[in-house]
This record gives sequence, C-alpha cells and structure tokens, in this order.
Amino acid sequence: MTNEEIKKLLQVYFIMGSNNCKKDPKEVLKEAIEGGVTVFQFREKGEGALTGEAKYQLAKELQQICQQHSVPFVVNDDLDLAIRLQADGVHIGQEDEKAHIVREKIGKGIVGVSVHNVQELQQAIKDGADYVGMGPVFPTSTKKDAKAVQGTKLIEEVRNQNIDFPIVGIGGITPENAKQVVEAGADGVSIITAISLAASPKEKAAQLKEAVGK
Ligand code: TZP
Ligand code: MG
Repeated sequence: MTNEEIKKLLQVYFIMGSNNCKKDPKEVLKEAIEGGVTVFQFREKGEGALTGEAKYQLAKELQQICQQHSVPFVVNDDLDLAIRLQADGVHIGQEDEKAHIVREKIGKGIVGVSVHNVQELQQAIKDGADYVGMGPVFPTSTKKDAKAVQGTKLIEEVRNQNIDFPIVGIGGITPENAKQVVEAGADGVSIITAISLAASPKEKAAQLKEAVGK
C-alpha cells in the first residue's frame, strides 16, 4: 500500500481486546465500525486476556466482522495468529519480533511499529514498516507498562524534520483532544477505551472521526 493509502486508514484506528470491554466485544466492534472506524487491531493482552483456542476463536469472529465491512484487521504482537488468520497486518512493539522479520513473514501485509524516538522511527522505516504508532500522547490507564506521557512532542519533532511517514498517535485520546494530535502532524488517532467502554461506541467513533476531520 502507498503512504497515502495507509494515512487514510490510520484516521480512526480502533484497538480492542475482550478485557477492554464491558459488553460483548463483537457488539462493540460492530458499533464502532458503524460509527466509522477505519482500521481495527485485535490486542488480546493484559489481565484476564484470552489465550489459546479461545483467543483464536474471538480473533476469527472479530476478523469476520471486519471483513463484512471492508475494515482492515490487524493483529497485535502475535505473528503466528496473524499468519494463521491471514490477517491484513501486524502491529509490534520494540520488545516484540523484529519488524524486518515480520515484513518477511507476512509479505505485503500492513506492518505497524510502536516507536518512542526518531531513531526507532528511522529503524522501523528501514525495516519496511508501513506506519508507526507514537505515544502515550496523553495519560492512559489502559496499558500498565506504558512509557512516560510525551504529549505531541515527538510527532511535531518528526514533522519539523520533514519526515513524511504515516504516524498514528496513541494513549488517552478522546473526541475532545484528538484534533490536537492531528494538528501536531499525526495522520490519525488510535483509541482503545474511549470507544470500547463508551455507552455508545458508534457515537464515540463518529465523534472521533469528526474531530480528526479528514
Ligand atoms: N500504547 C501506548 S498507550 C496505549 C497503548 C497500547 C493504551 C491506549 O489506550 P487508551 O484507552 O486509548 O488510552
Ligand atoms: Mg507488543
């Protein structure tokens, strides 16, 4: 995919696992898609996360929902699961499988990498990533081992260096602060709980889309 196609996908990037939801994750995902999310990442980790066959079954069901609505389905961390499902992409952190290995194994699929400085960004680009995630932009209690909150500093720094690579911001993003992230130079926002725990995921996703305004 071209940089421009990836940037469009990143606009409202919904991430979720079963432990981020109070109701059925399938219902949450369907509503979020109705509200306009542009890509979905299955991130089944942390306390109470499913493993083994139960994880696979949920992933498969969520993937089917994405397929029915032409929303790309990305798997967090778990390269074997991504390959087994023939997912549209994989997202990895700095502690996971190396990006160039993921690229080799999934061919043309989307590869996303979490980065925390310009050096990690340059390495991700070299390794063949399609986009990077930067954060936490705002305080979040969703990821227990998240790095220090960095605001929009890194996003701005990268754009000031005229690096035109697809970037999505993550961490504590809501319809109220999403515009700030995009104005700093991000192509979109990644969100977990603002959508997954919303009384109406559909409404929240629509508000985020409106705030991103692309
Ligand atoms: N990486 C950095 S912050 C974060 C991840 C996975 C959690 C984001 O969750 P929320 O609920 O949108 O703040
Ligand atoms: Mg990871």
